[in-house]
Amino acid sequence: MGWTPIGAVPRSGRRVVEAPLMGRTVDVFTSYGASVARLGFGLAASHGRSQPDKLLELYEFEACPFCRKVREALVAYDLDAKVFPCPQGGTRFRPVATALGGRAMFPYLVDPNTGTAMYESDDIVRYLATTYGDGVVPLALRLGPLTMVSSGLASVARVGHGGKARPSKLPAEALELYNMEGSPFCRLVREALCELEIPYVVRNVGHGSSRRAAFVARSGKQMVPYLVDPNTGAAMFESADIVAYLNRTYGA
Ligand SMILES: N[C@@H](CCC(=O)N[C@@H](CS)C(=O)NCC(=O)O)C(=O)O
Repeated sequence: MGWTPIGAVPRSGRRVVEAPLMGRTVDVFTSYGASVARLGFGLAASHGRSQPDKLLELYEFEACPFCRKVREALVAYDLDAKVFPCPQGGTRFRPVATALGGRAMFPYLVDPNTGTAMYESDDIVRYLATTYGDGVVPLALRLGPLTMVSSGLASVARVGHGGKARPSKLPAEALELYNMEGSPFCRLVREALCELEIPYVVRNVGHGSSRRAAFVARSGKQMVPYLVDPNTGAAMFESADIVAYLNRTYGA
């Protein structure tokens, strides 16, 4: 079955719209909306100071506005993390997070370097600022209700995407995603990873990141999202290709 391009006119004379392409256009547009709601924050690594030896561990889900604040902070402080997606209805990491912290509340951060584990997005952001950053909480993350409303609007723009679990297969090893929180294309990939409950190492390469040069050396160009799957040897750019790959490989 071949795809019918948008605007093609079949013999019946009725215009048809090719659903997947249309869906992709809407996805990109609304994902831009999410980035605009946060005024493009989550693109720059301007507050980083030091790197932890062991990866931070973050239990979260994409559609959660509190989780977005923490993900933006990770970019700002130039930090990577192992992400354990905990969407609504998720059975893989939700129970783990609940057992570890005692509550089903997200975000939940575990720092194996200091033995710290905590809830509350504002506390987590402050912890990252003082432990690995320059001590400054960026303005976009300390505007109280304005921060919350705009982060909430980012989720609203994507109408529930990245919020609910879908049946999936668990990969043996965590995937790797080169990412910037403020990129609308990265968001589409994170949503798929979240819904499929696929654990991944998020490698944040915001503008000014100390890891950009190594990333370009590895991938061949400075573009995100870039997904590496150690389970299959796949490595790819292009959000549409990555989402299709994830659905094909891990969707049940
Ligand atoms: N004050 C908390 C609020 C966190 C919160 O309410 N998270 C929601 C998701 S956005 C949650 O965990 N709900 C329970 C659930 O998803 O099961 C913070 O800033 O971290």
